Amino acid sequence: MTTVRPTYCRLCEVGCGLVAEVEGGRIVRLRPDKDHPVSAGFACNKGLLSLDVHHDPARVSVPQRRAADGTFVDETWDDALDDIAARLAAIVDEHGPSSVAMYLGNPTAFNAIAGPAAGLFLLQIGSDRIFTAGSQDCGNKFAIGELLWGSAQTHLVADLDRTDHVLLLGTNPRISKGSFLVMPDPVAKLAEVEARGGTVRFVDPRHGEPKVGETVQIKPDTDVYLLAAMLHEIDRTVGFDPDGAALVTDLDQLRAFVAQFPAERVAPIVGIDATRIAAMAAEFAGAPTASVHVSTGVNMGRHGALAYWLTIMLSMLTGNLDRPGGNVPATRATAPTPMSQPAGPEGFVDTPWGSFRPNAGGQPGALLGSMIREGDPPIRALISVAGNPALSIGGGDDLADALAELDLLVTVDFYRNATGELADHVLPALDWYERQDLNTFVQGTQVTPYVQWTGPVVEPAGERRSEQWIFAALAERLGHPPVFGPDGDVLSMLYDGTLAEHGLAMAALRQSADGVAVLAPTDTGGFLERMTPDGTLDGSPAMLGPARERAVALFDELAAEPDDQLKLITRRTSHTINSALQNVERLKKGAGADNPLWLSPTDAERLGVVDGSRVRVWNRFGQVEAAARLDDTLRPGVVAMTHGFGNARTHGQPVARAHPGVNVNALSPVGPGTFDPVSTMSHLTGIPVEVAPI
Ligand SMILES: Nc1nc2c(c(=O)[nH]1)N[C@H]1C(S)=C(S)[C@@H](COP(=O)(O)OP(=O)(O)OC[C@H]3O[C@@H](n4cnc5c(=O)[nH]c(N)nc54)[C@H](O)[C@@H]3O)O[C@H]1N2
Ligand SMILES: Nc1nc2c(c(=O)[nH]1)N[C@H]1C(S)=C(S)[C@@H](COP(=O)(O)OP(=O)(O)OC[C@H]3O[C@@H](n4cnc5c(=O)[nH]c(N)nc54)[C@H](O)[C@@H]3O)O[C@H]1N2
Ligand code: SF4
Ligand SMILES: [Mo]
Repeated sequence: MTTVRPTYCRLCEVGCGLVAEVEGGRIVRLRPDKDHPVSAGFACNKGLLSLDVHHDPARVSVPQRRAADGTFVDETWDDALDDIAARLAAIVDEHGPSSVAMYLGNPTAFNAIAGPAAGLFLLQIGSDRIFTAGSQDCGNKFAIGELLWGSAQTHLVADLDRTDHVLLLGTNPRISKGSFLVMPDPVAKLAEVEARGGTVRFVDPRHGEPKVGETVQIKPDTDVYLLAAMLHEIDRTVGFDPDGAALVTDLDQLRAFVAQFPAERVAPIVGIDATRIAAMAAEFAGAPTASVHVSTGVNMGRHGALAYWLTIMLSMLTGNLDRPGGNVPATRATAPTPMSQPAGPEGFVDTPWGSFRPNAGGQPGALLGSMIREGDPPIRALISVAGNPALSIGGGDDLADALAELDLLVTVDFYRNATGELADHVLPALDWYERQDLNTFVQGTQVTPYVQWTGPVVEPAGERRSEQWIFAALAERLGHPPVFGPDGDVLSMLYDGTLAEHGLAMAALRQSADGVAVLAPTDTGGFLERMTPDGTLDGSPAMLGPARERAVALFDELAAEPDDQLKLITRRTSHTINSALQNVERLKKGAGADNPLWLSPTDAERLGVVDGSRVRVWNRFGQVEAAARLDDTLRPGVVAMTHGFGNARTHGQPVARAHPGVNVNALSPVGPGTFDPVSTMSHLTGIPVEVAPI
C-alpha cells in the first residue's frame, strides 16, 4: 500500500512543496506538490534527486572514527560521544573554552533545530568561536540588517507582485532560484513583471541565463561604484525624493561620499559607459515604482555590506522604501534573531589580524586557518555541522592541512565529505525525510509569505540521529544542564510565542493536513517608525566607516590594474548545490562531471586556449588545473568556475571521487586584510587570476 506524505525540499531557500510516496516504510517516489498553496507543483531536478541522497548507500548510518592507519571504522555512539567529550574536556582544560570552535554549514539554514542545538552547545562550553557559511555567502546582509533594523534577519524585499522596475545585481535566479528573495519559479515571476509592462534589469558579468529581462555586463567586484554613481547621478539631475531625503540624517555626508564616484570616473572601473550608468539612474528614479535586490554576486565582492546599504539608500532616496512596488517588509511567522553585536564602533573586535565586526555569521571564515595555527588561544577542536569548510572556504590544501592538524575534528553530516575525510569522528545525521522541520530561515524574505512544518516521512536508517540528540548527549557527558534535552519540543519552545501573533501554534501546524499556513501580507508604510528609534536613517553610519575607506582605497587599486587582468567569478549550475550533491550519480552525467574554467572566446584566443584543452589557473593564493570551456555569455576579462568540487581524496563519497573536479577555493583570498571588516564576508568574486594553457 502506498501512503502519501506532504513535505518540502530543503536544498535551497525556495522550499518547494513535495509529496513523498511511501511503501513498506521506504520512500519510492518524490513528486512536486501540485496542491501546495504557494509552490503549486513547482520543483527542480535537484529537489527530486534529493531522494538519491536519501537512499545513497555511501551515506554514513553509524558513527565512524579514524583508525591509526587513516582509514575509517564504524564505532558505537557511546564510544564516539565518550571520546569526543573526553577530548573536548581536555582541550578546554589546557587551552580554555575558546579553543573549541563550531562551523555551521549552509544546510543548517534549512534545518530548524540543528543551528540552535549546536549553537547552544557551544555557548554551554563558553566559546564564541562560531563560524558559519554566512561569511561565505550573506554576512554583508546580516551586518546591514543589524545596523539598520536590529536583526541580521530583517530585510526589505523587492515587491515583485507590484513593481514597475526591478534592478537585480549579482543573482542568477534561473539556476539558483535566488537568496533573500524567495519565490518558486523566479523566472516566471520576473516574466510577470515584464508582462505587466515593467522592466527587469540584471547587473552581472555574465548575460543570457535569466531568459527574462536585460543584463548590463559589469566588471566583477565593482557594483559599489556603480551604485554610488547612480545615486550621485540622481542627486545631480532629477534630485532625491524630498520625502525620503527628509528622513536621512547626515544626507550631506552621503552626498559627499557618492560624489567621489561620478559616472565618468567609475565608467572604466565598472566597465559600463557613463551614458548607460546615467540611463540606469534615470530609469530607476523615473519608474512609477522601482525595487532593487542584491545577491551573492555582490555579497562575495569586497564591498558587499556597503553595496547592499547603498541599495537601501537608493530605494529610500527615490521614495521606494516601504511603499507598494518598492522594497517592502515581508510577513514572518517567527521572530528575527536578536542583534549579535552593537552596530557602532564598539561592535568591532581588535584581533592580531586587524579589527572587524563579527555578526550573526560569526567569525570570518577567511581567518579559520589563521585562528587554528596562530590564535590566542589557538583553535584546537572544531565541530562542523552540515558543512564542508575544507571546500567552501578559501585556503585549499593549506586549510585542509590546518584542519587535519587539529587535536579534534568532528563532522556531523549525511556523508563523510571532504572535511569528514580529515576528521577524527564522523557522526551520522538524520536527513530531510527522517526528521521534522520548519521553514524558519526564509521567514521575512518570501514574496508570498507562509510557514511550513513537515514531520518525518520515514523512520531513520541505521543509527542516524538528530543534531538535537547529538548535542544533548555531548552536553550531558560534559556535565551541562539539559536545555532542549534529547527530544524536547524545540520548535514549540522557540516559535510558539511568535506563531501565536498569527493565530498559529506548532500543535495546530502539526495537525493540519499539509503543515502549511499562508500569512497575511504586511501593510507598507510605518516601517521606519517601527524599526528605528526616531524614524530616520543615518546617511553616514559610523559602522560603515572602514567600508567607505576600503571603497576609496580599492578604487585606486582597480584603476592601477593592467587592462588584461583576468577576474574569477563563481558559476552555479543545475548539477550542484554547493558540495552537497556531489555523490549523486545522476547529476554527474555530461556537463556535471567536473568544474571546468569557463572563459570568453576573446580571452581564449588571446591566451591561445581552445575549448576542451587543459589550463593552469593561479594567483598568489594557489593554483588549480582544469579543462577550458568557451562561454560567450561571459564578459571578456572574466573567467568562471563552479565551487564545491575537489573530491579526489574523498573516499567517503565514491561517486564524487570518481568525478572529483578541483577546489576553486584554492584561489580564494584568505588571511588578514582579505575580508570585509564590517561584515566578515570573504572575497569570493572578482579574484585576480592568471590563466595559461598546459
Ligand atoms: N569559491 C566559492 N566558494 C563558495 C561559494 C561560491 O560561490 N564560490 N559559495 C558559498 C556559499 S553561498 C555557501 S552557502 C557555502 C556552502 O558551504 P558549506 O555550507 O560549508 O558546505 P556545503 O557544500 O553546503 O555542504 C553541506 C554539507 O552538509 C550536509 N548536510 C545537508 N543537510 C544536512 C543536515 O540537515 N544536517 C547535517 N548534519 N548535514 C547536512 C551535506 O551532506 C554536505 O556535506 O559555500 C560557499 N563557498
Ligand atoms: N543550482 C544551484 N542552486 C543553488 C546553489 C547552487 O550551488 N546550485 N546554491 C544555493 C546557495 S547556498 C545560494 S547562497 C544561492 C545563491 O543564489 P544567487 O545569489 O542568485 O547566486 P548565483 O546564481 O551564483 O548568481 C550570482 C550571479 O552573480 C554574478 N556575479 C559574479 N560576480 C559578480 C559581481 O561582482 N557583480 C555582479 N553584479 N554580479 C556578479 C554571477 O555571474 C552570477 O550570475 O543559490 C542557491 N541555489
Ligand atoms: S528550487 Fe530549490 S527548493 Fe525547489 S526543488 Fe529545486 S532545490 Fe528544492
Ligand atoms: Mo549560500
